[in-house]
Amino acid sequence: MTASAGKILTTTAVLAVSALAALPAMAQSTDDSAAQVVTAQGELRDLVPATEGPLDGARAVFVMVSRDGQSMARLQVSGVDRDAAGRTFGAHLHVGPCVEGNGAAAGPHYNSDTAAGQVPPRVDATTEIWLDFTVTPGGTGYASTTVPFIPLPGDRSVVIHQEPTDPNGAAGPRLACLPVSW
Ligand SMILES: [Cu+2]
Repeated sequence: MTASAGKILTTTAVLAVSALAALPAMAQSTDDSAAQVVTAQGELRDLVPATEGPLDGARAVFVMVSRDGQSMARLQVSGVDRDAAGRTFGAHLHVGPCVEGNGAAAGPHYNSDTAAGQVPPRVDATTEIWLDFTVTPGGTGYASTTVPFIPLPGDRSVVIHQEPTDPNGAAGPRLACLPVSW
């Protein structure tokens, strides 16, 4: 674990511990110090500030726990417009930073094949971190996924899209993002 990741961990220890508890195979390891925990939380950054949208003012918490070549990621969103209840939004880890008003800055999805130099990459929920969520009547959303890779560090983002993710990984316009750096 890097120093910065450790500092973040102390502020969100409860979340991180609950994430670890969801990974019994990982938690049972005798060498817990090898786990990498990445957390991010805060108000979403608006990628289309000129228009009002259901995610305006929403917040999110992202937790990713990695070890032994796999990663479990969770996304919790709150403060979504309740008129969006029942709607599913696509969400993914993207390679680039989360910049207000600039959806393109987030770049493409983080893809483990691309990171390994494999061309063409496979595009699915095992090579990318997909976190689509459906809005509850209370304006919250939750998603989790486990993938067989550990993303490389960087200034990255979780991007939330207008549509659910289709089998090719497309999910329509980019509405909002959460910065995730480690
Ligand atoms: Cu995306």
